[in-house]
Amino acid sequence: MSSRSEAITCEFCIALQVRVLYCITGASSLVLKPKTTDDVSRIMAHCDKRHLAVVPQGGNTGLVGGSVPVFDEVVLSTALMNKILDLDEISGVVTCQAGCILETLDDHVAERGLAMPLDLGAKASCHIGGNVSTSAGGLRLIRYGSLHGSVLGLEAVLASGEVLDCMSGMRKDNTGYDLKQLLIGSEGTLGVVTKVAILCPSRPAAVNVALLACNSFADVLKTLQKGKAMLSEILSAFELIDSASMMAVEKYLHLRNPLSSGEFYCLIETSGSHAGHDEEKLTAFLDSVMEEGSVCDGTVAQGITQQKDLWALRERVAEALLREGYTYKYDVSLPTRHFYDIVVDMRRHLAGAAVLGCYGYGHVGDGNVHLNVTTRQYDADVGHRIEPYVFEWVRGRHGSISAEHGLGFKKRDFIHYSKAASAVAWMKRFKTLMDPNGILNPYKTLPE
Ligand code: FAD
Ligand code: 2HG
Ligand code: ZN
Repeated sequence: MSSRSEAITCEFCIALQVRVLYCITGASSLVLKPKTTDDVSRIMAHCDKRHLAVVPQGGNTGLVGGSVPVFDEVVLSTALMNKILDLDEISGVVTCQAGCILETLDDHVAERGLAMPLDLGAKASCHIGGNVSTSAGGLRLIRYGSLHGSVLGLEAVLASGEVLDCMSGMRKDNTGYDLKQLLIGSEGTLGVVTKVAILCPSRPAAVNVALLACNSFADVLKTLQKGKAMLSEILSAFELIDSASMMAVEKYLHLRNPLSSGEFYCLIETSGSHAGHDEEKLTAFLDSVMEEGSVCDGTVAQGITQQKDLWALRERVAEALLREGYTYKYDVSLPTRHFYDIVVDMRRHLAGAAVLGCYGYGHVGDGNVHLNVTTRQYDADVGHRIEPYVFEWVRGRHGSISAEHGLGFKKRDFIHYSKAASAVAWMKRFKTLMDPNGILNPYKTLPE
């Protein structure tokens, strides 16, 4: 175990940029880096006894300030809990400590023909424990579903130091309440996740990536519907980049958009087991959408390098916007037909405000849009114009005000826009039951 005064610093530059530019700063004089579940248990028992607040921290890539010590909380980092414990090649279950980096896990399971069921732009930094604790969605949720389905087993240390053992490698286990589900997405407020068992799909033998341009959002919807129907079981990603976001990655990151025109860009990925079959399906789909006119231009990557280049156009939008100035970030779920209306409406709503840009991109295949608004620097007036307007707008469409990033410190006071009072009251009861002294990640997720 080591202790250093580095609570708000980070090894990973993306997370650092996020920290600085989103003004989510905190302070702590103590970072603990346990290596084992027993270490975590002893730390928690000690802190509980002395009523010391603790912030669990993984890769520190979260976007809502959940891993940041707000006052002087002790930071409990999983950086040294990075052991891969087991890989069952037949069932495809990998078991590991919470501090394993997502990309490292993916590389490891790849050697046995498997893939991690989630992928996100922060994969080189985020920890699997952080992913589970935020219930991270990412780029392939359309194909492999959420972590509520892929996590088969979980071990967590509760505030008292008690170890909650929900480890299992079974896909089917209907023995009593599924307690691990409560920990998934609880953002470090109910327990410190120390171990997980995750179901990994077979690594696809054939992958295709296409970038398609559409002239309207109505055309994007037609393309999505057709993609789901014609690519069905091989469709592994359907992502959207609007033209403003595309221009941002070109301008700030000097990436090249291979298409010459389009209001919207769809990044489509197929993953299957037979290259010939997949190409046949993709070609039939592309012919169909071009013929009916919903796609005006398109390209299919030739080889892995081009695939990575196309993916970078989508994965690096958030990074590009950081270069523009301060970014107000909203991560919302909406009925897919309203996916882009929020961006159009926000541009109208912010007319005349000191705003540099209003951007819409994200996981259109899952109805999860990332609305980002940029200003030269943080501007409270702009903030007040956006909030709570944006949350009211989402509630009016029965959406979610946090689709995949969680509530953390930044969004916790808005939980009522997406959850009924009775649900919030029960969350508070669970919190009190599991953490009676309120030491685990206080000021996060639940409102005062
Ligand atoms: P941290 O940021 O360290 O912590 C996040 C929360 O989990 C905090 O509340 C923390 O207290 C808690 N926590 C961390 N570890 C534990 C643990 N072991 N036990 C209990 N609680 C814990 N998110 C998506 O969902 N989809 C995306 O596509 C996506 N893309 C991103 C792209 C970029 C470039 C960046 C910077 C972020 C992106 N994110 C995305 C957000 C972020 O990467 C995810 O939320 C990720 O799951 C956080 O993991 P982490 O290890 O960095 O957790
Ligand atoms: C993504 O999908 C991430 O790129 C980040 O979830 C979104 O920063 C954002 O708004
Ligand atoms: Zn996202």
